[in-house]
Amino acid sequence: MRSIETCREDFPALHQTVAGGRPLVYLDSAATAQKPRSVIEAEARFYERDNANVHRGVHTLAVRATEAYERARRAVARFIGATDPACVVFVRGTTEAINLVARSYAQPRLGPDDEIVLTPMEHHSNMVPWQMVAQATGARLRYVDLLPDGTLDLASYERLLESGRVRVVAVTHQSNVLGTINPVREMAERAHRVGAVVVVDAAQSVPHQPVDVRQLGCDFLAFSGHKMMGPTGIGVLWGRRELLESMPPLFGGGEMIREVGLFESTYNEVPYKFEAGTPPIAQAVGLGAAVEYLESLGMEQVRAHEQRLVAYALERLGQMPDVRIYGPRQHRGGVVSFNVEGVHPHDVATILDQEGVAVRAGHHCAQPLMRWLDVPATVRASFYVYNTPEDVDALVRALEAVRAIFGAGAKPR
Ligand code: 7TS
Repeated sequence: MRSIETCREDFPALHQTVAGGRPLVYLDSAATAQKPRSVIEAEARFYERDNANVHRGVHTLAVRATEAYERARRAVARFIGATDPACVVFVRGTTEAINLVARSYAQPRLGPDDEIVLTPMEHHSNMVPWQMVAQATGARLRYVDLLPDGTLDLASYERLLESGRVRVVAVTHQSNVLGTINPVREMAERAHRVGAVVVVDAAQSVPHQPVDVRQLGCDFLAFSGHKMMGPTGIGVLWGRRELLESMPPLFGGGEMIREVGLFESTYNEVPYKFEAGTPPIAQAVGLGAAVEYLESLGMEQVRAHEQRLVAYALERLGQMPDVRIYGPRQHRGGVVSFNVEGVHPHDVATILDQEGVAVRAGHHCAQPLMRWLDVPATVRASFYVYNTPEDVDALVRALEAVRAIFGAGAKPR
């Protein structure tokens, strides 16, 4: 077992100074995570030794590349509790995975009498594809209400399901802004009672907590490699086999076919019918290495570490006058969104950067949620295994600098 206490050493990018000699404090892992050496090396090693295209050659390197690609698929399946690796489709990321479900599963099935249930805390990538489906089919979008603390109002969810028209429920497992962890398992159970299919955006959960598709009971699960220490350009759509088999491919081309005629073709089996063209092979290999790295830390430990950090961050930020924190206090993931009263979030982030602290400021691809919060943007600090309580201290010190510059007094609340 690798220890979380010492894992920071494994991430080369964390060991640098920025902003004129300040040690980098990386608090933007919700946007993308840093990579451990084992992931960087796995990808480099693939290019140095095994580089070839997959599924189409008999030569030694082609066989090695194919084996490495399929080994990565099996590693991902194991990581999310999927018994059948064929249900793991490699795509570019969460965005592509959700678009694939929307276009290929939902669009051909839905009509004007149908409803799609979403929540206002979705990332744009779990909202816009459904808007496109609604526009194409006449289906209606319905939204679960939020409670004041930024959790879902499950009573309003129940009421939506009562319409008898809900065919799809698409929900984020963990909000990338509020940190809210949604009760996806219960939501899936209820959705299934009315015959709806459940799509889970797991971009912020698979990297940070144990996720098992059998326990969640969802029908589709989407996530990105780069947020779980893997390379960019690779992500995963897991789906129930019978649903994936019932879906037409989204892209036509090489590898996704069984037999091609001049006028029509038959398609390959899952997952290959969804993986047209040369896939991101080295990236899959890197993702496999990321899975192994996370397994060596233990996902229970990853979650526990982040819970401790977030509790500490909420305590420290909560003591700062003029800092307004968003999202629930309990049962939340490793992101903390906040604003400093009277200071634009972009100014906060710029000053934090000058102190060596990397955070994200903006709408975080969740504009409807910003409207609900009634703010143009927030500052967001997001944590991962390599962060420490000292990083939280550095954030607090840097925020003191913000308040000094903007003259926000140390007035007590
Ligand atoms: N869903 C959620 C919940 C996300 O947080 C993100 C990315 C996506 C989907 C899209 O993932 P992609 O890999 O396809 O781009 N979120 C963020 C973020 O919070 N800051 O930068 C990207």
